[in-house]
Amino acid sequence: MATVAATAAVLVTAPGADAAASTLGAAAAQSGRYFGTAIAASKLGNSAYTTIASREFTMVTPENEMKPDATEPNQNQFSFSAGDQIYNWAVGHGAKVRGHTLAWHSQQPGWMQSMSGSTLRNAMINHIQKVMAHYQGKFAYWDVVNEAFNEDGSRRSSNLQGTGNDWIEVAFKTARAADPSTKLCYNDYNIDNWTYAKTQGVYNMVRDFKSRGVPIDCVGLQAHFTGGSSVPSSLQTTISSFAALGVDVALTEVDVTNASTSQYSALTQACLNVARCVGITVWGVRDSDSWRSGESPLLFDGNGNKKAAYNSVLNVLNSGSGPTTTPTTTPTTPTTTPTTTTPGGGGSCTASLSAGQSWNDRYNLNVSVSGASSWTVTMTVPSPARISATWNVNATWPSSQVLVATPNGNGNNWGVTIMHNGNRNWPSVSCSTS
Ligand code: 9MR
Repeated sequence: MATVAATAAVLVTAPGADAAASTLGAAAAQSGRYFGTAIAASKLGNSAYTTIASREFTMVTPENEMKPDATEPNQNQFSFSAGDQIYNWAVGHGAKVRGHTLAWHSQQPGWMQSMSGSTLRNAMINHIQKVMAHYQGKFAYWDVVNEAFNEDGSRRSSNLQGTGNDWIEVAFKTARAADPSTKLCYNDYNIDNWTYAKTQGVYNMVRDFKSRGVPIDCVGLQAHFTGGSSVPSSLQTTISSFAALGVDVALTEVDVTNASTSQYSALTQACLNVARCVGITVWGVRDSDSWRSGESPLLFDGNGNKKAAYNSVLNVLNSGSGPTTTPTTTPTTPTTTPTTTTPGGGGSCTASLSAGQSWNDRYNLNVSVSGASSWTVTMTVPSPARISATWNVNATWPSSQVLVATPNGNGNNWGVTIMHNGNRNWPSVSCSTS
């Protein structure tokens, strides 16, 4: 490998640029993302709670108030008061709302728990239609279906699953018709590790839905790194692999045992590194608000003080892609991002990215493809970045942000130059075989 003359990394502040953002929401907004929290209606009267929540967060997920047991306590009698309270509070403080959740095996009202077959299928459809009609046009995202898979990647058995394997796609089709303005998400836990069977089960469902035109716009990785789990090293691969299917990806219910700073930094960086990772939501404001308060897993302590993990997240958000500081003329430390493997008819392939040289306005990435010798790599750069050049590959350009690359007969190592235009997040990339 060629030796590059050592050059000190220089950080310059662009003239007139703003200082680093001082809240999570503002820091995330620098790269067009949100930073959210779960909110409990019962705590909206607590000013210590609302002071932090309104200052820091730009997306709100109702922790329990929009679940089926809350919104339809008796069949076809709907109750929206607690959900509306959260919605009104959120928009009153400039935050968007993620609805949570329409179809779930858990937290069903008693009348639904005892239903089955076509009666339950129809009740699910009616529930989705009525709840979405109430909030029509108001939400950024809706978790349409929650936690429908087993750890081994098969479907979880439940009364909903018992109505037929197509219940999930029926839920999504019903949701699209009920509110075409809202992005429709599948949400689950333990789908953060790319090699885990459950992740693959959900991935295959989303891929199947996209290939058949079943409406789905987003996948939520709950990212509960509590109760014995921790951030897997493949998290970014998982995010970019889902994103490569053409869906938004979000970390939707983040908490981390004892708020490990390294794990909070890693999960934040993994999201920032994928253009289509649209935001991060933590599952509560203060440790005392957490469903696992014994693990102190959140960013504020019970007295509302910022914890060390808060600063790590803020620092990563501020350094991720903000317009304020620009690394100059030096090769960045070569970091390798393992990326997507998409099994195709001709076997599977993997495309990995590593940093090349970078300049004020642009940077190079080296791409290495392994697995099959006949491959197609699709690369999508985050707006407003643009791909400006390639080497050692045949490339077509469906748009200035999307590149489709195939071998040029000269091996499997090639590269791209990207004009970052202020967004230094690396592109998402997927590899397929034919
Ligand atoms: O945080 C929620 C807690 O207050 C409820 O008692 C619990 C009941 O199931 O649900 C918790 O939120 C869950 C979320 O809705 C879905 N993913 C797992 C979350 C933690 O259990």
